[in-house]
Amino acid sequence: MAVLNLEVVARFREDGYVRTDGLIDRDELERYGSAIDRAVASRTAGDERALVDKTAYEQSFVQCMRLWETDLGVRPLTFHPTLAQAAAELLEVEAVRLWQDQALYKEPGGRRTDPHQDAPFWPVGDAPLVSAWIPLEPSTEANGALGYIPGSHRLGKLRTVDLTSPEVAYDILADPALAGRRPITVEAEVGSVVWHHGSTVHGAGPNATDATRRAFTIVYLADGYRRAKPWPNFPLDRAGVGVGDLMEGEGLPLAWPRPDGDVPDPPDRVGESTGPQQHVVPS
Ligand SMILES: O=C(O)CCC(=O)C(=O)O
Repeated sequence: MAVLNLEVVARFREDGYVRTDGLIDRDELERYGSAIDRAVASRTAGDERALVDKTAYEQSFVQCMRLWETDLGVRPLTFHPTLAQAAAELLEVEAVRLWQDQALYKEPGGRRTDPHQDAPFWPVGDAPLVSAWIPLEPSTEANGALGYIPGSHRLGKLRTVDLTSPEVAYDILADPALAGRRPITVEAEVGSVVWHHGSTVHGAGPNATDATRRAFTIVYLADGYRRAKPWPNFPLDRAGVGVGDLMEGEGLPLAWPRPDGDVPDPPDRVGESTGPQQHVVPS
């Protein structure tokens, strides 16, 4: 049985983003939130830098990737069957794989997340991608809720935004293809999920509050697609996926469908994947 109604799927097809309410139980999410907090604290232990001493990229958010590989308490969220099924329904495909999970914590005073598309960062060609952005507390205009440009996913890939040097970066909002359209902010309560397509232009405002904006995201990749480009990419390289090979293997498990209650084991080699990792801008 479907977990989303057809209207939600149609809205996603049209706009390239949609918010779903009530797919995850709030109490369950609170437990996952604590597990994610512990994982982030452990990954960032020893980093005493003030926000001002961090790079522009790090000032947008603390990013801790592939938590499912190291943190047992996070794993059931990453492979939450309702979310993974919803991802498949939104992409209108039979099966989805995990591309990555991550915590994105925007610190008090954290700068905006510069508008960008996700898909151009990764060598996945036209493989459909969808992200579940899961707030661990209400996301608001004030603390850095995400904003999306409706329909921008239908423009395909624009230029890659270099999130590591925003001061010299190409400003995607000025791209003629967007015809001056601005992102629409989508606030979300705990228990809601905001979904965006891999080609949807999106970003987030600064965090003007004195509390960290905590969010967790899961990126799903439609199953059955082949690697398109050779540029270095951790999950594909670790899994030994060459250009032209099907994107599957170590660290890229099927998220949907899976047998009831079954959560995959993490890869043997998690060492290189546990630190914060920036989006690579392909040359
Ligand atoms: O959480 C943020 O500020 C940015 C999120 C984002 O860009 C994404 O999930 O693709």
